Amino acid sequence: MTHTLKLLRLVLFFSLIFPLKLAAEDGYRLWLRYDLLTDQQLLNTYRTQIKGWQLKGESASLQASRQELSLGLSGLLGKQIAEVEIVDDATLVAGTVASSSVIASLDLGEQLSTLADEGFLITNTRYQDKNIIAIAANTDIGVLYGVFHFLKLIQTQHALTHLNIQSTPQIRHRVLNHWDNLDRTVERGYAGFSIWDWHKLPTYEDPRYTDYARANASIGINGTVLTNVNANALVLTPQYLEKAAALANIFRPYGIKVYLTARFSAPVEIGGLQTADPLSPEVQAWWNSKVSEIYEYIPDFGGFLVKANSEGQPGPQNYGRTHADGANMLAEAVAEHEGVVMWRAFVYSEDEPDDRAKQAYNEFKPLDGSFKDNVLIQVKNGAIDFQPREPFHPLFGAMPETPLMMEFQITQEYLGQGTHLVYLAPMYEEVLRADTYAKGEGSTVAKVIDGSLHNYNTSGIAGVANIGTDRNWTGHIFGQANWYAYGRLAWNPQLSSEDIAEEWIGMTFSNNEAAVKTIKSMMLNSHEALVNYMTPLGLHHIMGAGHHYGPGPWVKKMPRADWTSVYYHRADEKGIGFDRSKSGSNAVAQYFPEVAKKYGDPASCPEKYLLWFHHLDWDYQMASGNTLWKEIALHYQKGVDSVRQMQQHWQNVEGKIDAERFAQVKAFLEIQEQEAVWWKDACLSYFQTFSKLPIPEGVEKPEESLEHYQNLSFPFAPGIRPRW
Ligand code: GCV
Repeated sequence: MTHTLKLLRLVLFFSLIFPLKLAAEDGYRLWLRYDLLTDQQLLNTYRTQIKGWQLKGESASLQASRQELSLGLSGLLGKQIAEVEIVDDATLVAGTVASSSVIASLDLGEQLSTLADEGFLITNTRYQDKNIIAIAANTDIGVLYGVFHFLKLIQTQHALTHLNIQSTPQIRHRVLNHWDNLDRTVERGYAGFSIWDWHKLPTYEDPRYTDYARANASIGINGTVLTNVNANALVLTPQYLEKAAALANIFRPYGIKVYLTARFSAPVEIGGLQTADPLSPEVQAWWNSKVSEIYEYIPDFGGFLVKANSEGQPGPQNYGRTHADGANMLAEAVAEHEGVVMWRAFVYSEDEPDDRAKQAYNEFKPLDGSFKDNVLIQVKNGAIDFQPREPFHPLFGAMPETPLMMEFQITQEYLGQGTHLVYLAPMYEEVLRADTYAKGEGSTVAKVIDGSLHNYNTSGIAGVANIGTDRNWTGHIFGQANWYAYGRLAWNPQLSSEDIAEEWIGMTFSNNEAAVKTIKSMMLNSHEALVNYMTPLGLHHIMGAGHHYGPGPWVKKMPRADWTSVYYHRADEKGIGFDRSKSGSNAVAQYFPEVAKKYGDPASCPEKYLLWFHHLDWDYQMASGNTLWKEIALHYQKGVDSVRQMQQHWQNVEGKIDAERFAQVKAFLEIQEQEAVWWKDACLSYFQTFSKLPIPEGVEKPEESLEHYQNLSFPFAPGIRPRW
């Protein structure tokens, strides 16, 4: 027998004996790992508190709930915790008033009335003199959400006594945006190819689609835009609609609606019309009939997401019309089906010489109040483009008559792509908690997007997905945390990134106190670490061109100035930074006066945004007493040091989690360390050509010459289609 054959046999033998173990730790199960609890005492306690469970009803969502409960409870607590017919002491009962006579008989009316369509409650209560736990909701999907929450309680080892949980999502549309192309490449995707296998759909329904739906439902995501905002009109043709419908059928029981991106020029490209002018009756008729056709395939189709007149995408302005004209035409078409239009505000003109950061506001603010009721304007968290750190977008709070949605990026285009451990929840939190002052103090971005500040008629949030065909879904195991955190914050934007991290670690890795503490501190410091080694003190958009991988502060030859780095950092002999104060582009004036005042003066501007708003001399005195140059250099070094610290911390986790995921993260941390050093060295070497100052003490000297960094090339950088 050859050596390879022997090895194969050995692998086969072990995979038969330990099938779960082998399959378990490759990351596929995400946070829905339902392994038997190893803490015997806790297990015994839970087994006395839940002796059986009951979930009646046959709707698809209730069946999905039953499957999940069965999988979860038998996995976590053992097979003896089974479905029961008779409700006894320590039975868990889940359902709605309509699906469960037990739930109907409980006096929950008042509590249920506050839960709306998707909320749930979990409570210890009495039923016919028995102590039971009830999961109740007004709808079947609410039951499913409650089931996932209950399983999480066990996964994170919560007490099951004195339960009185009521949870309702704060935001109506909680969607993922896939930037997936029809050829299965993923724009800015770092986890393989698109999971939508258009070639095999609709006949082959990859089980991964169901697991995708489970994962999303477990965190309350209720919509998915299947296709890239840089859209291909072909997805609106029957061939593709049939396939999209198959996905919608799989997702429906999990409360997830399918949306598609609408290419504005579709009436010309696939409709044979001469124009896509939104005011043309034949164009309107074309969209109306296209929409009716879509609803025949997908009766609960969510609606359209549109990128128009942005980065070369067609739009209403091609015909001299406004964004409102374009959005309203589509909104009219989907309105009778209760669909919505998510219209992106990510626009900046090719001819506009004004500061790019100001353009979306300039274009959209005057349109406030002119959109139809079922239009939401989707605004990126910051005014440039998902940079490692951006101050909140000035549009938040500025359009009281128009529901504004948040668009976060979960995929790490500018944040270390596929290999850097960066927990994004603190960044999301920073934006959500920022005060717009739109209606005085306390007018946070979270209140704008959950609709409460301006009483919007609807609300929404979108996250650009980081999901791909990689076995572990997101490439980096910690990328899963960002998907998870996005969903949790979409459900409740007031949650803290720390609490979310704790939940995720407990479900994904371990509840071992020391391990949780270590991993949590790594996660919570990781975003700041990245900002320090990439773009400290408000620097932004200084990455390599095209693939956006690695440092490229020297980038200056691009088809348009606002795609270069020099446009943003403006380094010169005197200093560095983009002056957006009164003396510069005056972008600060787009904020409400309290914010404008704070950001507009370097003395009061938070240092984290300093060079976003101000061009300052190299010898500008920072609060620390250091000069600006020294402070920049120290921040870069601090970023590197933090990654090295993460490496040490991760070492402490060895043996406390499985070897497979430990090894992947360890290897990726090595890449992250090398790249943090690379960012520091490349940026400091380059900026030094302007400051003409030595690398300060305490900062490691660059390893190579500036020319070396400038000459590097990255033929393998993923995420955007190679340009031949
Ligand atoms: C989908 C940035 C990205 C593009 C992306 C665009 C957008 O410019 O680099 O890949 O295109 O944002 O959000 O539309």
